[in-house]
Amino acid sequence: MNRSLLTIAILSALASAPAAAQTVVKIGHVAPLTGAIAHLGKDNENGAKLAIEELNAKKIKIGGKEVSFELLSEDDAADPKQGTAAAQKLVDAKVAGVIGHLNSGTTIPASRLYKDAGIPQISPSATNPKYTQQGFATAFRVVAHDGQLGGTLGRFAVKETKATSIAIIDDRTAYGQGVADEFEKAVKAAGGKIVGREYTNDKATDFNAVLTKLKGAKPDLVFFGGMDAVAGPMLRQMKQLGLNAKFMGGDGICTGELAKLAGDAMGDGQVVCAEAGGVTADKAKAMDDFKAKFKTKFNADVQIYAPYVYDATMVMVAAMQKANSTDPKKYLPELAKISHDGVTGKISFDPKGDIKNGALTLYTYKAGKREQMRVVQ
Ligand code: ABU
Repeated sequence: MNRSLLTIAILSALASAPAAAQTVVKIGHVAPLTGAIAHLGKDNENGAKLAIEELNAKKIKIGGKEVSFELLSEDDAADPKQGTAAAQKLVDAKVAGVIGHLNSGTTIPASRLYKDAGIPQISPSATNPKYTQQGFATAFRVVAHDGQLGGTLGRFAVKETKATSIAIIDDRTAYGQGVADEFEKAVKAAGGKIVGREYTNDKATDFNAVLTKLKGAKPDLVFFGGMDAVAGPMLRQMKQLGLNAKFMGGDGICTGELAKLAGDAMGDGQVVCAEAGGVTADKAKAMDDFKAKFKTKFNADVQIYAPYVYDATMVMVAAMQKANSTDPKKYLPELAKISHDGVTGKISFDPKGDIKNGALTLYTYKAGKREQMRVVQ
């Protein structure tokens, strides 16, 4: 090869060098992308995709090198066993961090695998308190927990809805049973009366036996601990049975999809639910802008937790930037002491990994649309 050909060869090799110099950082995401609540899993996944796309557009440098983030998205089908299998897959792929899982029932068992591997995990939606009570330094969440959700809803049922006979149903998942237990405690503490407690499961479609039993106790309010895919058909069957009661639930039912799932069985103002987060008036524009951007990109409305997933991803990367490292061992201490202004509000964590000053938003539904009642701090 003569000298000029050699020069050309070297120059063209150098031209392709930037790609090799870029560090690829894998971030895992886990949610149910199949099954009855796949619409919520997709909502979460899209929140992560949006964050990763925006981060990559910024061409962030960490440790002196441009970083490209790659999202490894796994489906756990809301099943605890599939949840740990998905977690093991991400551990084996050496992800730098995990956003997820969506459900408490998958997040809690998976969190031990991430802890053992030293991989930071931020759940954007799992609300069972046990997740952050295990003493795992790697476990964080950016939403309020079931103690806050069930407690607020229980007090609201007694003091504001003025319900005098309250029935409870839960789906026996870590989330559904947990939030229903907290609701029951709060109702009793507020002087309310529980007239029945029944259970179903997260795949059930027929609630006739349970509802018929509860109807005999004449409840004026039914609380359901579970997800929207079960709550919708339950509302339909309540109407068919003539069980005319207010209906309450936690964040699992508090989605845009609930109105469609319940069809014409949902009366205006009949349902009250709480999202495990919320923005004050000064942050409302940032949230509205996020929702508009999300709609343009995915041609879908935010169901519930996409903005929290987006913020969780941003928080994780902000910690990497502060540590100037994507090594979990190095950025984990920065994550623990982060203070980040997100679209869902200020995010910083208490010593357990729970969000500090977590807010809740109470919603009802009118004319098939979710309508905000108020933010509770
Ligand atoms: N927080 C409601 C949905 C997720 C869960 O905690 O199971």
